[in-house]
Amino acid sequence: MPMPKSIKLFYFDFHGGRGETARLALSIGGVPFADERVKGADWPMLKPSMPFGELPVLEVDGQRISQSNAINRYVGQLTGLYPDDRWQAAQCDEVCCAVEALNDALGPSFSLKGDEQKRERERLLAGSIPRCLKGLDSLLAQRGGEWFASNRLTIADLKVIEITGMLSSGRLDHIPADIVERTAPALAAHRTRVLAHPGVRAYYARFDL
Ligand SMILES: N[C@@H](CCC(=O)N[C@@H](CS)C(=O)NCC(=O)O)C(=O)O
Repeated sequence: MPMPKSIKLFYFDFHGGRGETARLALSIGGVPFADERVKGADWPMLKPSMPFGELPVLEVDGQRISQSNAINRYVGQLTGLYPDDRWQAAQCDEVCCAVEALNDALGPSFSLKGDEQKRERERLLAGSIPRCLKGLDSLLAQRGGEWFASNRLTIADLKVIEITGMLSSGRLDHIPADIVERTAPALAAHRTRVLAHPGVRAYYARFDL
């Protein structure tokens, strides 16, 4: 696959979220890119210029593409973190889509306040959250218990730690920080495994965390 001349990744200025998988994959693969971290104050001005008015957006040799899973597949192919085998690739996609479904379910709760947010998050805790975590837990077990596809680190693993990290961060009101550990302990162990990967460690070592 030809290497582009220039890659820019636009995403918000925090660790995690839908843009983090591509940041990690590009760094692990040693592919140079401009990590365009958009500040909240600059977003309203930038939003109309982005496809669907959302981030992440990847700009490759001047052309833009949106949708985290499309971006992740592309950078996964550039960096060797997406399987060549079609079946393993489908397994990788399955995991990324399952995580994205939970991201979509959680999304609206971020703009709610007080009791309304509490009710919505309790509804998620009784449905989408355990359904996703248990589904992923079972896929991981079927695939040998360590990695989600190809028996090695792929973008699927990087995408899963986005969501398990967010859910166990303790920063989401009404979502207990032990939800992953309690619902799907193998996913908590998976997160520890992925964070211990030398490429992932090297990426986070660059920041003052
Ligand atoms: N389906 C899109 C969803 C993108 C999305 O919802 N992005 C959020 C941040 S994670 C966003 O841009 N929010 C700001 C806004 O909508 O103004 C994807 O997978 O990339």
